[in-house]
Amino acid sequence: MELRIDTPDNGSGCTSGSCGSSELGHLPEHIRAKVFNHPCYSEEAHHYFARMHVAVAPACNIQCNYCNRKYDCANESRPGVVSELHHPQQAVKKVLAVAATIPQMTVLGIAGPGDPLANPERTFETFRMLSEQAPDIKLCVSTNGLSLPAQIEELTKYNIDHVTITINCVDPDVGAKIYPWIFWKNQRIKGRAASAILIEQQQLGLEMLVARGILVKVNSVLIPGVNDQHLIEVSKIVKAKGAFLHNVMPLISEAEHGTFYGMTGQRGPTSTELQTLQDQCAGDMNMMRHCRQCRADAVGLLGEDRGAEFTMDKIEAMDINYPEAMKIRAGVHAAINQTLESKRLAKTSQVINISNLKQNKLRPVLMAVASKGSDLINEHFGHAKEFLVYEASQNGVRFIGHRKTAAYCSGDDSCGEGETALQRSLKVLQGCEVVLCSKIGIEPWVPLEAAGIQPNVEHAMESIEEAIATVYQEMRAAGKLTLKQQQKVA
Ligand code: CLF
Ligand code: SF4
Repeated sequence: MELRIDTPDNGSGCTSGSCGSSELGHLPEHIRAKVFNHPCYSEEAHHYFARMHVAVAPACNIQCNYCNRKYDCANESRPGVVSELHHPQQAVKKVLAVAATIPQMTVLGIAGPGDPLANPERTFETFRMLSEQAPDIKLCVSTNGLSLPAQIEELTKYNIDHVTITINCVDPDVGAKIYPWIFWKNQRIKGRAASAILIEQQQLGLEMLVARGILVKVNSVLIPGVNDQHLIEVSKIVKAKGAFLHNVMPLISEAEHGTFYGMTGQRGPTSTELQTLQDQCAGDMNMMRHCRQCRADAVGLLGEDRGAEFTMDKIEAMDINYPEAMKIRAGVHAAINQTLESKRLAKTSQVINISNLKQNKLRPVLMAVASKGSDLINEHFGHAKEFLVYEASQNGVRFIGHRKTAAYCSGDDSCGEGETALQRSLKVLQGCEVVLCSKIGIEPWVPLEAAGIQPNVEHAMESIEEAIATVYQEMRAAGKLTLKQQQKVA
């Protein structure tokens, strides 16, 4: 079986220069073709297209102070044990089954649970089989970079267009606080010398990938007091070397994960610290703000995990009509490409509408959205496990990031430390003035209003950014956006 997917190049979507308003509009055509359906490399795409990871890489060649390998790789995953480790043959079977069942799945990544390039046989065997059996699935790999220069020739054999390198520092003194040791040329090397080698290999690997036309995303873990301000320099350097995207992620350091940082009380950043740092880096390069720190065996849209539907025993029991599934898959992709094209056109008029307000000196407003995908306001407030946060201003609508919460209607109203799900949602929505959702009960409505957050269900099932632009216009018409009003809110 071979997977063939419609791409904008064959007429189902847009790669013309006419999409100037979209986030992809400024890109050369060959790059756009690589990112238009990659949910991590395109913020726009992540509302529609899904990724999956296969956990074929158990070992690692370095130690990070934020990792305990009983859990997923913290570079690319939310802590939680990998449910099943796979051999390459099992992994390929799983990918084909997911491609047939979730037609939106366009990208296969190997991201752990250890480091993919520290497990080269298993990683490359998986890529080799997939490049033959599913040539239209994009192949993606995430690595700490230590073995990258040594593996680069092998990597380029399998049509791998996207590589993520986790680069937390470019200064070995900073690195010594993050990496206690590396395993290099059959030796365990510790301290500053270890991070000096790691940094050198990461930078060399980045240069070699760029020279070969492979898109590179750099992930950095933001560790307050260790590398926070240093990441601005990291961003500048990796951009200068040709990295496509920088993804600054918050350190996850709960004590129960048993990591060095977790056990020694190293805290993660607040959402304000994360956003501030992302904004500081953004002057220099494209920032990814929609990362969900996925598990190394995640399946589905970013932010959802359908992995439990695809355990090996369930896959063995599936009766899949592959030719029929591939027809459906092609149809779904064509429909998504059409939707994206009309959204791009709508976005142009939305930007024009908002920029018409420029003469008035209006303040920006943060708005939260409950969504379960497709770029729509389509989630009940009480069912939301995360909120997408956008900033509306005279410059347009921009995505800021997501904030996790606990589903208010989950039946389990306790979120630990005596906090209810509603209290948790109120806390994560701090700073937002509006929350848009498809429905909301009266019980949360009252405390939200009391906290200065206006619930809004008038735009249920509408496109997120268009709805936010409309609400911003309404706030302006109601006189809520003047600088005087800002002082009152502050
Ligand atoms: Fe996976 Fe990473 Fe490829 Fe994406 S994830 S290997 S680039 S397909 Fe994406 Fe997940 Fe963030 Fe990674 S949201 S953790 S950035
Ligand atoms: Fe863990 Fe990934 Fe660091 Fe290896 S590179 S120690 S798997 S976080």
